[in-house]
Amino acid sequence: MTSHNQQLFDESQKIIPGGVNSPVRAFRSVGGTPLFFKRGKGAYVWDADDKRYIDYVNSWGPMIVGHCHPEVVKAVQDAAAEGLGFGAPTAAELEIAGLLCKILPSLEMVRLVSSGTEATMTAIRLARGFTGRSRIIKFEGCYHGHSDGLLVKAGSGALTFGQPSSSGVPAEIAALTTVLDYNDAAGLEKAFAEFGNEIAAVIVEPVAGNMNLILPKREFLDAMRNLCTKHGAVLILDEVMSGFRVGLQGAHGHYGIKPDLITLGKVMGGGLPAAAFGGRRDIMQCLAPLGAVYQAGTLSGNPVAVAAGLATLKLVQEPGFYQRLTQVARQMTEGLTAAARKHGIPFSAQSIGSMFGLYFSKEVPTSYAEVMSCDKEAFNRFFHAMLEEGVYLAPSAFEAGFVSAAHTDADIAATVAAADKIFASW
Ligand code: KE4
Repeated sequence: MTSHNQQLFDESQKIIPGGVNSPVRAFRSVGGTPLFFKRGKGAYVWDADDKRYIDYVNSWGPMIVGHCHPEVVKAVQDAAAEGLGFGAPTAAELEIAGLLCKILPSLEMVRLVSSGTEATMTAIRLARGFTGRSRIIKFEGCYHGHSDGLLVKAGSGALTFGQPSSSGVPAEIAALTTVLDYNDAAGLEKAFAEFGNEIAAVIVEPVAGNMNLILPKREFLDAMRNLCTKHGAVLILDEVMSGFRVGLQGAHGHYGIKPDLITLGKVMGGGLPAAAFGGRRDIMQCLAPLGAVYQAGTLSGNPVAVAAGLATLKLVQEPGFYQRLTQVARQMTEGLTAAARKHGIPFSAQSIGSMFGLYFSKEVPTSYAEVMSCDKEAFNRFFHAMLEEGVYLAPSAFEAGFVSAAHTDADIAATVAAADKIFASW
């Protein structure tokens, strides 16, 4: 009997390209039929065939307090009862802007948008308007959303298609983007030596999560900050994923690096479309209606999305929140590593805050090239075997994983036991 997932997928493919509304959901990288979810609660999601999974995707990051947290759902219901959108300022937007600036001291001013793509696209335009320069630097394997200039050797879904640059991006636009190697401080120094005064911005995931999880080297971050300061380039830290995931102050708080602009998303919307960018006042004041850099959005600051974000950001500030998440993520990576070692499987794992990376390689990778040399087929086999065991990992070897405040020690133990059973059969 055809599964309901399969039926939905067959029908969806007739009218939605690839049957999905975002490519990475299509399971193209891992193979098989994508899951259609119908319900989430805490650490769990249920697919169209009513099968339950322990969820380590968390909607790609937002569900840090777990699915359908009662306080978040109530906040959304209360806000929706007052109005679904006005296209005008609301007090809630001031409240979340104030909260973001309080939590992240690098935010002197902030503007709300509806997606991470909007946030990074605008941050780039702002940096170009502020500096009067056009060139930007990004790093191979980092993904910053799908605006033209950033879809050059991108990570995440773009990696799974093996087409590092997207078609439809004019060569003239891609030519303004210089792509360097993540964690290569020497390469960055060389680029700035060659054309430092042409560079409008460097944009980076300060903890990379779109080529699997790759941690930054200290000298890489320091070189970036110092070179941007020296040459008057804007340092944009894209914390859409790492923000509120590495810790309350994101990767930049964890590593102590001061950005000129930060982009945020995911967790700050609690699963609804709310994102933001912000930073130095002198740069942000270039934005319309104050300045000449235009940006706009019908749904920016939507009151229902902001309510979900405010409720989530309130919960993540509870004492011990991140200590517990860090400990749960570490329990998971250590448990999986021990299980693989017991059965002689070449495997490694690491975590930072509530994010983790799993690698079918003996050593934890520190660069895009090392990630690409991991055994992708082994990951794909593991992914599907874990699905069978009721564990939902990201459907790609090029994504970080996430734990939430709802994951219990029993969930982690069940996940490790599932992996042990799978590895024993390899
Ligand atoms: P969105 O436009 O998808 O809200 O955000 C783009 C973005 C920007 N910056 C970083 C660091 C990101 O990770 C993302 C989006 N992340 C992917 C998952 N790796 C979203 C999932 C998807 O594309 O469906």
